[in-house]
Amino acid sequence: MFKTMKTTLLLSIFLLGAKSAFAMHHQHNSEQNHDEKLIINEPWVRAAPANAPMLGVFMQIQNHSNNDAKLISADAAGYQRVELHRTMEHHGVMKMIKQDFMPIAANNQLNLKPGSWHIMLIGPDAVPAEGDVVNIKLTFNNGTSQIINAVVRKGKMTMKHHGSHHH
Ligand SMILES: [Cu+2]
Repeated sequence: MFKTMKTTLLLSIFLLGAKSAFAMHHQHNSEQNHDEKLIINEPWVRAAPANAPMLGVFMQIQNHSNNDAKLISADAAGYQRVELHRTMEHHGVMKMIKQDFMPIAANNQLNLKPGSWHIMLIGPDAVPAEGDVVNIKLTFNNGTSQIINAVVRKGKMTMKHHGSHHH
């Protein structure tokens, strides 16, 4: 279609503005609504016993943009619901508190890890086994979303971790 237009020089000149606008719009659609400036690293699900009522999901979310971002929801098939949680100390007791969103500051990152921010898979149809992959859809406040593949593994961190072994 565009080839025909290109053969007519005059028409091309007149259409140049509209055509490049179309190209940009088209490219945006081909990204499938995925913001490449929000990068998810090392998503994993902590392995749990077969009768576990819920599982924790951890990862690092990097924000390579100049705008603050918020993770506003997470979804996964095979669970009654998926919530955003943060473990916090409350009167000396560690408690998981449901969050409306997770903040990822501009040019910064948020680390989801045991004892801190995490995604909670609640009410599994079947608890996934070690080595299984759970597909989780993350939706951000700028309207973008992406599906991550989180591998089920034991709690040991692969990144540098000097802390003592809790629990
Ligand atoms: Cu939780």
